[in-house]
Amino acid sequence: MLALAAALAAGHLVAGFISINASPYLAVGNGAIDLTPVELKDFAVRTFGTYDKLVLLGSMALVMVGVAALAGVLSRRSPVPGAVLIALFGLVGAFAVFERPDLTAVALLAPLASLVVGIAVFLLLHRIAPRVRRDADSGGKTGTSRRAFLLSGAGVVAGAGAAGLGGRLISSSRDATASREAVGKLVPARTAPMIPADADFAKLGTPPFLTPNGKFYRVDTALSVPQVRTEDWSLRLHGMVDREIRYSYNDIRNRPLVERTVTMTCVSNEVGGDYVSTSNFIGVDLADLLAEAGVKPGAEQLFCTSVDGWTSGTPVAAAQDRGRGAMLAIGMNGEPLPLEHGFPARLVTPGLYGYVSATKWVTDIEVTTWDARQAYWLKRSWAREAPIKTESRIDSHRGFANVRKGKVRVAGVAWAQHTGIEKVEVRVDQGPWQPATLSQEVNSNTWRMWWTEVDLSAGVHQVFCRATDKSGYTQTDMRAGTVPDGATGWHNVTFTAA
Ligand SMILES: Nc1nc2c(c(=O)[nH]1)N[C@H]1C(S)=C(S)[C@@H](COP(=O)(O)O)O[C@H]1N2
Ligand SMILES: [Mo]
Repeated sequence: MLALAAALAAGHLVAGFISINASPYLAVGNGAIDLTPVELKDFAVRTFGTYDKLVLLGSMALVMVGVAALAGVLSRRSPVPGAVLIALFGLVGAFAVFERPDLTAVALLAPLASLVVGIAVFLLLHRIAPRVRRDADSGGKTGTSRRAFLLSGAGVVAGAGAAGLGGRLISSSRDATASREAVGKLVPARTAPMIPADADFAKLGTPPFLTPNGKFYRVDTALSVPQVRTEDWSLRLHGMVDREIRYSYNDIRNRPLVERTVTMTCVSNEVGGDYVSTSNFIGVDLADLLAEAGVKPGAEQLFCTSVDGWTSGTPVAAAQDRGRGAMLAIGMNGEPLPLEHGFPARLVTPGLYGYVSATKWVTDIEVTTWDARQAYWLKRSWAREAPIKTESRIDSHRGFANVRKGKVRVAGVAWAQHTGIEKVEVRVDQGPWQPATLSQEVNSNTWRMWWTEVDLSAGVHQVFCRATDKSGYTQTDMRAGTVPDGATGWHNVTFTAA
């Protein structure tokens, strides 16, 4: 176990100089994410939320400690089983690093360091350890040999700790925080209309209309947040176009920027879930960039690639539709994008779930056909076309609240991006649907808040909500899971009135 710790730490340290994703531990974790079956991944996102990655790294550590302990026991006589195990771990790490699209061959130095250090430390400890037993068996003094073993063990722990920490420090000294700070405030040439004061019912328990950047939901497959400095970033627009274009960060930043208020939603959002947030996105019109490149007839999708290799496929028609307002965004709420939301640049396409429309850390857009390319989640059984489904949610009270019987206030949100919310209704148990009061609409691409009062007799009640959008569609009560194109069903919460 000590040798394994030393191996991982050595890999982490070397990765600090190259890219933290070269760390064998993280590379294996990232590989595991890519290989995990959808059902399990969806379960993890739903169950552990933002902690899904911690749970993954923790489980990996547990498995490795278990296997290492077993190998240690098997190595009582000969060092071969332990050495073979470390070599195997090293090879798995090297393979995981090799498979990563965002790393070059230099990155293999990190798993190589793990392999060499792991085997060397193991052989060293293995050489010292049996002396403790031999001395004990021969009835001799065990003091010195035991002390030697404990001392080298402690040395390994300290060295591993220092190396692991060193890797972290070195990699974080190379992160993109300073680059982001250097960008400064983003002032759009065309600002979004002011959000009216009555756009939310935050006082009644709904979320605030604009989600603060630090509270904006986050979903991605990146174990460590990609660190891209503006000077290293560029966007290549190519494929079925008349002329290929490469934009630098300043090319984008120096254009007249537009600001749009958009509510984003994740396809993994369950009925009642909170993978939905709203921001004032600042950037440029994707339709403008596409027009400059000249999209050729027959093009169907924008195959968009992130620096970490993740991909999405957006329908060309949606990206070119000026009424929809798809953007290459560089800012949120006046600031440059936070690192975890895609700094320096990402896509935002109102009305489509994030996995088909919102590549963060985007560096490449290939205009192509559906047949030519398959995006990350499309290969993993999610749908090709994924418009956001009309949904509504009860925020106040949250589930299992105890309330005073009589009139009880209920409040929440509803969204039907690109269509707009027409009406929200609330029902108690099997009673009649009653209309709720809607907040002022900001635009059809944003959520809308609602509130109403229901009359509750003493006892346990189910309160339901459902939305109708401007196309006339009313949410179905048919419960569907998130795979393959988004959950359906009415959200309901249990109230106990007394
Ligand atoms: N590079 C990259 N971009 C990505 C993803 C990802 O895993 N990697 N996830 C997508 C998904 S599933 C969603 S819902 C949105 C979420 O964006 P947010 O984390 O800024 O809320 O980003 C999209 N962009
Ligand atoms: Mo998502």
